[in-house]
Amino acid sequence: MSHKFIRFEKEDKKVGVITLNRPEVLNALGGQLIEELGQVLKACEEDPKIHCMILMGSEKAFTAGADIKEMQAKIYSEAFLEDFITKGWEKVSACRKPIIAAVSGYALGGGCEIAMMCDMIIAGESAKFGQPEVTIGTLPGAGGTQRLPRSVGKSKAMDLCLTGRMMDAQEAERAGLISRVVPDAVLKKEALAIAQTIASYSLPVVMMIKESINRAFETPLSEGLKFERRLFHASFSLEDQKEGMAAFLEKRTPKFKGK
Ligand code: DAK
Repeated sequence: MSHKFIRFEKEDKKVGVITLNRPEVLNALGGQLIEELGQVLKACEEDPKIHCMILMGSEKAFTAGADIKEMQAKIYSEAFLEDFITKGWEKVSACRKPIIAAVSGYALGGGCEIAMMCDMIIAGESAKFGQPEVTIGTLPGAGGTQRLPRSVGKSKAMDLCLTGRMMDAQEAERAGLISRVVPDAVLKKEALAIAQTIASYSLPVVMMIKESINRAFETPLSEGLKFERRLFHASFSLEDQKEGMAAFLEKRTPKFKGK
């Protein structure tokens, strides 16, 4: 796979590292970059040897959001009829394997939104999150007004979306947007350690956990609990459940086969 704006490495055989690479515009998410991101994620989904992905940018910017140059002259009928920049973006939220966003520098607008589509966000100390669309005459279009309040609550989401200000990594961690803050210098190493831990477990179980947690945002509690219980019972049909529990009882490391 060779792409213009994405670098892809299999750092460990079960972890795919996807790096946004359009430094001259702070990794602005233009149509081609988003299309390439969708292609790489699809390939990761289809590769049984990859269990977990990391999405990262550069030291200065995870991404500064959708490409303002591409959007500026677009008129309503074009945006509506072509369903402007919808397709590629949905690949991130529809991915069934876990994706860790490793953010340093700016994660603004669509950049913050794409990080929120991932399953967890870890950030370097330099990270800055924001939804500055209001400052350029529009509003978030990829979940900023929907996922952000679910993570940080209404008041802070309003604060960020209505003022367009940025919040640093410490504030983002306190607010619950991100799971960990680490020094920038070790961001990739930490993300890899998390990814490798996840990748060492049973892939179907990991995918069930992701699906079940995401269901929490779509259903009332009673339905979510039923959904979780069905998957919990289903896990008893896996060889990995037999192996995991046998390994515990025999005081040894389990050997998961992904079935
Ligand atoms: N688009 C295009 N170019 C960008 C850019 C962006 N978002 N952000 C930065 N650049 C370019 C700059 O124009 C500059 O290019 P040159 O002038 O060198 O040609 C270069 O990157 C370096 O930027 P700066 O010179 O501005 O660098 P600074 O360090 O001074 O400032 C900054 C960094 C991040 C504070 C600043 O660049 C900035 O404010 N950038 C814009 C941030 C922003 O407003 N982002 C939100 C964009 S709207 C949807 C999906 C997604 C979206 C909507 C719908 N659907 C699925 C329907 C998302 C919308 C957005 O993200």
